[in-house]
Parts: sequence; C-alpha cells; structure tokens
Amino acid sequence: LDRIVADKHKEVELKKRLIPIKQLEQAALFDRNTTSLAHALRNSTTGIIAEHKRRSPSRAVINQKLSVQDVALGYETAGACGMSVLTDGKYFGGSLDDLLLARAAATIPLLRKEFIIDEYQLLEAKAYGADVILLIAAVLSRKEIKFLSEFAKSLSLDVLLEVHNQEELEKSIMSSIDMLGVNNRNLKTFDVSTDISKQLSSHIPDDFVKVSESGISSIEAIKDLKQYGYKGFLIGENFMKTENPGASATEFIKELN
Ligand code: IGP
Repeated sequence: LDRIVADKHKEVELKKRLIPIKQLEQAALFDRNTTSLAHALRNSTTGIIAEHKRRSPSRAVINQKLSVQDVALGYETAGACGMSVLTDGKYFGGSLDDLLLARAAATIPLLRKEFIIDEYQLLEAKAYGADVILLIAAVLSRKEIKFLSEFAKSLSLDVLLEVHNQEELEKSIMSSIDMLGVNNRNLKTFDVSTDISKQLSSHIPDDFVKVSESGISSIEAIKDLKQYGYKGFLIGENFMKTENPGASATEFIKELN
C-alpha cells in the first residue's frame, strides 16, 4: 500500500505537468450533471455496485479479455445501482480511458476507484465521467479527508469513504462524506472477511449510507449484511472472473430480488 501511494504521488506530479488543470476543466464532460450513488442506494432493494477490475495485487489476472463498454452495459442492464471502475494502471491494469468508455456505455452512477491523494485526481474524475469518488482512510489524514471530500462536493461528486478499522472510521466522520464503505479486505495483508463489516456497523452513524466492499460472492452474505444496516455491496471478482460479468450480475441480482 505504501508503495502504491508513493507511485501515485509521482504519477500525479507528472500528469499535472502534462495536462494542466485548465484542460481538464475544458473537457466536454466536466460541466455535466452528475447522478448520486448515495441516493440510488437509499432507494434500492438490491444495492449492488458492480466493479470493472482486470487484475489486482491480491489475485493477479482476473479478466483481461473483455471490453469495458460491454461490461458497463452488462452491469447496467443487470440492474446494478452503480459501477466501480478501477483507474490505476500499474497495479490494477485500469485507466482513465476505461472510465470514459464506461461513461459512454452506461448511465448509472460511476465510481472512480483510485488511490486519491491530490485534488487534481478529483478534477480528472469529473472530466472523465465519474459521479462518485473513493477516499481511502488508510492513506489519508483527517485534514486531507476533509479537504478532498469538500473539494469533491464542490464538483458535485459523491464521496465514498473507505475504512478498515475503528480508528480509521473515527477520523473520517464528517458531513462531506456521503457513504461509508467498510473494506472487508485488509489492503496490507489481503485477508478478507465480511466480519469486519459486521463489527464496524454499529459504530457508523445512521446518516451515512453503509457500503460493504470486497469478498462478497453469495446472496446469503448480502442478506446477512443487510441485517447490519448495509445498503450497498461492492462486488468485483465474483462477476469479473466469469466470461460474461453482465450475465453473472443479472443472475445474482435476480436471485436477490
Ligand atoms: C471489490 P472484490 O473482492 O469483490 O473483487 O472487491 C472492491 O471492493 C475492491 O476492488 C476494492 C479496492 C479498494 C481496490 C475495495 N477497495 C481500494 C483497490 C483499492
């Protein structure tokens, strides 16, 4: 995780020089109306946020063959509430172009799944079609979370704040956060357990939409997590490891209904 963040700092400094902020602000998508994932989740009975992920440090190759447009259209048709698009290249094989192509194919809220450490990345998110951004408490101070989340709100982007323990949760409670996500995967050890979501649920104030992230592969797990107040469920590998993620999501969501 430390290495990813160090690489990200270098990447952002380089991009700032290559593509000035003014250019991002002039992008065709920059001034669009965004759609709220938090709102969609509050009004949903299934709450599935389906992710596009080609590979990951914990699982190497997941799926490299599919076009992101097909996956986006498949997820939307399946009835997913939102879609998460990995944009990190080095560790996850994603890109901002993936986000752009997903935007071209689908109208559901799109989350830019990225290690965000600088407001420049929020401007990119807006310019490339995102509606929602992820902030990871493990790599940010309370001050940074406050600054970045308020900046995101000023761009009409929803904010999903991800935590993995109580300490991270406590430093992250603030009004500029829309959704609190509990990552069931420890980003330092890659251990996965939905027990983390259950343990932390009672400490999350009710005004936040609760999202459980990672390692979810069964209907039972979701029914169980719903008992703990979770409204959103972020699922990647379980769909992406199949040949047709859209069809897998369709079947999954049908069974949930
Ligand atoms: C999806 P999974 O186990 O269903 O593929 O997990 C998503 O939660 C996971 O990709 C994720 C992630 C992250 C990736 C959650 N938080 C932060 C990169 C960075």
